[in-house]
Amino acid sequence: MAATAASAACGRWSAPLPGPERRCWCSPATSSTTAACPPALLDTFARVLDAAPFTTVVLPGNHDPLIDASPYRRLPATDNLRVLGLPDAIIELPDVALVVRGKAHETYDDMHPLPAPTAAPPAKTAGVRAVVVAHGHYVAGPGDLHRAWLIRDGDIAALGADYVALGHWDRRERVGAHPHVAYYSGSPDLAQSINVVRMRDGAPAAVFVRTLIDGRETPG
Ligand SMILES: [Mn+2]
Repeated sequence: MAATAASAACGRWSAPLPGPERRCWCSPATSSTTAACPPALLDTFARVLDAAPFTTVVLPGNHDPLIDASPYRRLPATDNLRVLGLPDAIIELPDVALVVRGKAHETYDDMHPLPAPTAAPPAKTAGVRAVVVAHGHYVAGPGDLHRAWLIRDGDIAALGADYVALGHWDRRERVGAHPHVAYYSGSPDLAQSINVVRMRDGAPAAVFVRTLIDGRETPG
């Protein structure tokens, strides 16, 4: 089965294109969720994503960590919307042949934002692809070392993931050393695009940038 994973740095989703492929939406952050998030908004957020024809996996970031008052903890129960860290840091999605891992921010403080490389990923079965979702700052050079939630080339390589979906930067950019496939998809509101990641057996993850018009994915 061919599977696609869309990733974005912000919570808006767009309707998928018609077609035979199954999708999973991996979001490394919502934009600015707060503990004061009203119940009606939480209900709408959950209902809209639960009704989408794909599973959504959200990773709490530094603006919306899994503190005790986190709105994620007040979301209504859904089948189709999953939050990394509530409770699992590994989510298996057999219907799209994906395993999604991610380390949720649990406080506003600095931390290492990637799953521990010593934590063995689930045993790889044929055709199952590994996605890691992370929220942090990629270290492009010594000038980045004063920042928080650092992600280094070696960290990405150690993950052994087929695709690393990154959030924190609002711009769209590929990072890390080849052959590892790691992207900031950018905020859909600012980048005006999302990344659609196509996984096919025997080939590296292929990333397609899809332009958004009025918040919706364009055909083509
Ligand atoms: Mn952030």
